Amino acid sequence: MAFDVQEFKKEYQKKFEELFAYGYEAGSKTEQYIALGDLVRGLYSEDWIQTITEYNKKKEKQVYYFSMEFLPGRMLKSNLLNMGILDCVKQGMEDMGLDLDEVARAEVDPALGNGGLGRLASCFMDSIASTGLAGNGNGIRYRYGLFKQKFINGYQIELPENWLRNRNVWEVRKENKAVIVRFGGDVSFTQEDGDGRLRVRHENTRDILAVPYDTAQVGYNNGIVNNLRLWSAEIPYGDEARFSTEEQREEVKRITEVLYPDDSNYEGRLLRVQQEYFFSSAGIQSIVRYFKRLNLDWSLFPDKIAIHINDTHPTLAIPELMRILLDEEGLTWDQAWEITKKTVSYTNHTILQEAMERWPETMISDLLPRIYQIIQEINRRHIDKKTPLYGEELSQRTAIIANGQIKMANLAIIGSHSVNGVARLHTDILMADTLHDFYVMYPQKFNNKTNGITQRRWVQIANENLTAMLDETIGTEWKSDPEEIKILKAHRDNKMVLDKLEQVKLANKKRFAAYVEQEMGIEIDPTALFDVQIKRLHAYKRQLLNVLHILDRYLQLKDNPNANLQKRVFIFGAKAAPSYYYAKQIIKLINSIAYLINNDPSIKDKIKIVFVENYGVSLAELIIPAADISEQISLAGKEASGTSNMKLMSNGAITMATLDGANVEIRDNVGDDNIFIFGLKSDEVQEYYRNGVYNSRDVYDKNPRLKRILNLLIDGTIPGVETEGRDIFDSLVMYNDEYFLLKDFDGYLQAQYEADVAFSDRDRWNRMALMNIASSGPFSSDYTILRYADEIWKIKPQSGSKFN
Ligand code: 7GP
Repeated sequence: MAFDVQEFKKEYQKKFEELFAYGYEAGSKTEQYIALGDLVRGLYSEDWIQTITEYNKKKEKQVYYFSMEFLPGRMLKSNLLNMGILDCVKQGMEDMGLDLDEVARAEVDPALGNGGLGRLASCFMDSIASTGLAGNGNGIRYRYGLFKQKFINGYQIELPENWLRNRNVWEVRKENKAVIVRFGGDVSFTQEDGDGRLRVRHENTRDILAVPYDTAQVGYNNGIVNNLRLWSAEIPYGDEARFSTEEQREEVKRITEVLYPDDSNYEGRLLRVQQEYFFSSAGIQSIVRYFKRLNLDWSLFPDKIAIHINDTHPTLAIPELMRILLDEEGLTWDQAWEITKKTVSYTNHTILQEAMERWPETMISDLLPRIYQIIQEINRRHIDKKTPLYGEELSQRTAIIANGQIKMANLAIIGSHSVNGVARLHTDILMADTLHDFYVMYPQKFNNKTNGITQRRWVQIANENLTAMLDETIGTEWKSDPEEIKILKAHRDNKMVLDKLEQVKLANKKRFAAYVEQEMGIEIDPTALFDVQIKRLHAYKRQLLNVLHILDRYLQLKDNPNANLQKRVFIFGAKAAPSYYYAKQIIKLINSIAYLINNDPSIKDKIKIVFVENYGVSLAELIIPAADISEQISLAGKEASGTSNMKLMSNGAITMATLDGANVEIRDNVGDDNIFIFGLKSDEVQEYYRNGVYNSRDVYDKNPRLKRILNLLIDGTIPGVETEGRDIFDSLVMYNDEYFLLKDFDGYLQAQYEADVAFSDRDRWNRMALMNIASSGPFSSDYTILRYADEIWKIKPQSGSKFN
């Protein structure tokens, strides 16, 4: 984008005065940010229109990524970077006496997602635009994002996150593109027009207006600006009389009021299914409206449209598309079914049973009577067709409706042409185990797409120091083609490069230390080893195993204050679902241990524990560049992929990992010398579950070191955790340790010991960090997205894109 500093300053001042009627110098940070955001939106609006016009003119096939969650992070710097004007604007702001970073921090980070699944969706939106693909996002504009986390007396407290309190400069309300979504009502069939065909009459419905808010997704230096469409629920115009009571009006607004704060967990709540249908239906309606404008035969629908569903949350898009094709467009069942299957594809993000969506049949039949009929019919035909081929038992196991419940994964698989897992190991487990019955029926539908991350946000924006160092050392090719970062390997024995890398890390650690000091009043030593575990709090992710290691170090230092241990700062960031009692107990435990150890003078700062409040995308951008160790210690087979593992690796942290999710592929890429691997393997875990004789009580009794640590939980050493300590102790010792922490404990300690040794050899550690950075290119979401485009969506980058 052609733009110079002088011109920018003039435009900025003008924009500010236009908006606020005084000079920018007098403005608050928020106002300074709003003016800049507004200006930036104006700068890409031409490309935005142009991109959409081009797609329409060329009748380009487009993908629609349906996701209940998006976690874009702050958008200002990301847009500036992708538009190619970040440096220019930074300079201009500086000239005007403003600091771009400070101004950028005034943007509220939209927390419209829980964790991995939502952030993946946003990395994908960036990569779709940046690789030059015609793609759109479809989701919900929640009024309140994921709760804001506070710690009070060590306990997690949830506060509402009113992210729209200031103006959202990026979104554009598109009232003329609103659609009606219908709930409830009565379905009947009539013979109209005398042509003998049955017509569906769906009456007395509760109609809700879905209003889209569009946000630009700016591609990296390629002039492409795609669209993310988020829907908001409102009362239909002219229908105000039908919603005359406050309660009726509240009910409408409630649909898009708040994001469900559960990660990898399912609750069969009516409001949740309303949300799911609401945005699925609105999305499908707007796609159909677009397709009809193309004036093509319906059979060409799958040649122009790909619909991807991010986990099962948008699965109702399948019966909704069927409904429209059947009831509104008059296609036959077979025609509609062919089109639907060819159009839709599905990603599975977890094998945890508690996360599998199942809805009570009666809930769907009451709320969505016509959709319910269609699901029944899909199910009936499925069983009819598969029983002669695979027998009664197997067919019934794949039924969509069973025991009064509707299984969304089954509907998603049957109604789509592609099912993918998110890491090689995860996909293997899906095929061999979790979804094996379906794999037998539809082997050709199954494929793997290992997750990825965008280094634009996670390196270029989050880690400017590293970016400058890389540019200097290997040139800038890696920025547009992340694989090229492998050139860095040639410098693995270059002492000067290794030292520079150490300086970069140190500077990032100082930046984080300053934050910790200011926000938490804890002083940490930037030369200590920063040991980072940042992710949702979940038993299977095993933050507790990390805790057991910390307690082991604590005891070692208590026994011998001069023990030869590397000075470490343990950094945690994690939210627990408000209803997840055990996870909240673990938060309290960690905070209490932090209090105990951080204030124990005999430890002499050899251990510090920092549990940051309100972990999210913005904090991740601060923590990840400062990390030395990346804790990826889930029980093997449970973490579908993980994505923080890739972000941390890209920033030169060394992974401490079990062979789970994408850790396996990270190990393959960096090699055994540049990663710390320990613990049970996935097939060993499976074996234990099937017929193993695991007895955690036995491990406790026979391992004195571990026993001593576990006893700390119940002997009063840790202040204020009587209940928590006891419950956690019991879960590990008395209730047989579901996630095998005690089993993996020794291996973990050994790996941690090796990490200490490696860290004390500065050259060795820096070389490991360098090798991690140099091996991170393949985990770019650009490549992941190109594989989705090529193998699932069948779309190609625009001509002119370097990926074309
Ligand atoms: C997560 C997985 O737990 C994580 O391993 C993966 O990296 C991420 O998706 C992206 O694929 N799952 C969720 O966040 C989630 O909510 C429930 O899954 C359906």
